[in-house]
Amino acid sequence: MKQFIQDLPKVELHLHIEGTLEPELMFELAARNNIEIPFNSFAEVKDAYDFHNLQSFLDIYYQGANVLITEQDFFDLTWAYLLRCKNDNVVHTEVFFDPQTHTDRGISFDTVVNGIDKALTKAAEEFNISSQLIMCFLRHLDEESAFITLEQALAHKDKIIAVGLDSSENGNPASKFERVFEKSLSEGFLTVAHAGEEGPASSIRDALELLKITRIDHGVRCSDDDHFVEELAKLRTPLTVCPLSNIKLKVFEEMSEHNIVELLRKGVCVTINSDDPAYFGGYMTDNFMAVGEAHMMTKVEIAQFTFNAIEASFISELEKKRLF
Ligand code: ES4
Ligand code: ZN
Repeated sequence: MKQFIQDLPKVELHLHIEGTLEPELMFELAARNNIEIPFNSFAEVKDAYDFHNLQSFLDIYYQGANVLITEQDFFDLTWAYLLRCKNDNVVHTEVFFDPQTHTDRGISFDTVVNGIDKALTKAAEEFNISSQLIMCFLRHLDEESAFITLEQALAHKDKIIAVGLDSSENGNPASKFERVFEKSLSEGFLTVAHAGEEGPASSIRDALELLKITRIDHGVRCSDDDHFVEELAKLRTPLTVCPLSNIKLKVFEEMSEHNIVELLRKGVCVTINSDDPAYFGGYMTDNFMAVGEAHMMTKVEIAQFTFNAIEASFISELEKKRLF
């Protein structure tokens, strides 16, 4: 099974580029940019990555991003992730970035997007890995900040396919971003949103109805409502599920209790993704392996995760035919 999963072509749809910052690169960039970090060794970093919920992770994740300063830093970060993609046979990836995490520290939007984009372009040329870029609004910040961020993105429409919504779900309802998503849609961006990670099934419904999203990031708590699961299956609404993330952040106690295989068998368009792999213990192959080891599945079922991801991706129909 290990070899089958390793060789399987994969499509990643839920990956925060800031979440690919491995401790080695964090130390390297801290030294390069003269930034203080609160860790003295890799062991101290690993000890700190012991999360009990989403917020305890986010606090450390935003702190880690402080070492990213120059366009070269964003390039190096993205390139390191793309080398992992090559290794895991990821043939297409749709990458999230959080501009506000950087612009709030005085780093320009252009520095961030250009560094990431240059690495994505190079990977297309050298590794034949295709990609899209998705700009996320931080839901713990206010609507005005999201509107300013959208304004900054307009000059980069050629590089950004969609907007998303991430960070703390509880206490920050989708309704707070209804107007900024409406404006994003009118500017031609597609929309996605994190929902139903820690929040209830109703939070997923809100994201679908108020933000007109094309797919749901996480969405695993849809299982609290059987009727809703049937609806999602019927409509083939995609869920970008992140198995190792869900275990690390205690959304499920153990992988054997994860509902992804049950949802797959009910006909929901579930996909496997790595979320913040440097923090959660693994990239795409690791996530597939973790699910495959905890659940009895046929090869056809495992491959269905890739077929679902192709279906859910923002690759054009023409391009899908060419690629697959
Ligand atoms: C995230 Cl796992 C998760 N959930 C919500 N927001 C995020 N940003 C980065 N990782
Ligand atoms: Zn995420």
